[in-house]
Amino acid sequence: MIALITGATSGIGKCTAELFAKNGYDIIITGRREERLEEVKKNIEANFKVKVLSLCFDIRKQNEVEKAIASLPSDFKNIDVLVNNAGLAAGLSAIQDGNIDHWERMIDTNIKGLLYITKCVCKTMIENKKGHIINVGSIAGKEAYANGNVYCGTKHAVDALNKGMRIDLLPHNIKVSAVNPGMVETEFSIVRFDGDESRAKKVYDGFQPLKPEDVAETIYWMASRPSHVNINDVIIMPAAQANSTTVKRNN
Ligand code: NDP
Ligand code: 8X3
Repeated sequence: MIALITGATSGIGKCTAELFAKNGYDIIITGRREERLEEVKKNIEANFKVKVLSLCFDIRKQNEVEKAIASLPSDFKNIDVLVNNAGLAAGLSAIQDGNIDHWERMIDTNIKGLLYITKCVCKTMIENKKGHIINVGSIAGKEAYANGNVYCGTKHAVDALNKGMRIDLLPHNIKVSAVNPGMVETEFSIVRFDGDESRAKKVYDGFQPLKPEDVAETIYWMASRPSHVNINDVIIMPAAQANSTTVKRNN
């Protein structure tokens, strides 16, 4: 079995790649940071008896995505599970103060990047008459919160695409699922706040956020259901978080 996980250089994607490898999958990992990709690859190869292929590209660039998928050697072509995880939030500000570059980064990565790779990978899944696409959405795709406008918009788009893909790919025997997490402590907030680590840390102050492993376990659970079962959609939250904005903090 082969799993391709986008955005596997850190956080949820990295843990998901490791967990699928632990369960015997050969793994394709993607991301822009080549050194990180090599580190993840080495670590998986050292710990599990599986093959790992790393593909370094920017998912916002359609030609890079197509080239990378076209370059897959024959023993990695027949992808069984695609985890659409690569994504980011950039900034947190009212719509009238929004930074257009931030908006474009989020739209190009979270929506267009996800579409580019899905189109390439599902071609072979359709030929093989099997496959499973697991989209990483967010609680931000179920609710909007103050200043989250465009990030929430991109994740609402993932929610709609998840439903649409499931309909279109049903005749081809391809399952489509989504996991929608609340707050997970990864590099997400560091990226959102342009490398400001102390601001990022405050997001998780006074409560226990999800760990990337928690989300990885949910993704693997979805992928390992019997063939007649599909998990359409999961919302996974820290126990201390009721919705996007209601968090029980100890401070
Ligand atoms: P991280 O920042 O830790 O990981 C994001 C991953 O996405 C990295 O591997 C990064 O790789 C990759 N990525 C980002 N932009 C690009 C790009 N242009 N091309 C290729 N790869 C890219 O964050 P998380 O693990 O938290 O995020 C993973 C997913 O989970 C995202 O879709 C996020 O929206 C979602 N999510 C996160 C939550 C959280 O609270 N952390 C909650 C709900 C959903 P590289 O930089 O090497 O390119
Ligand atoms: C990430 C979770 O609450 O920061 O998708 O939007 S949140």
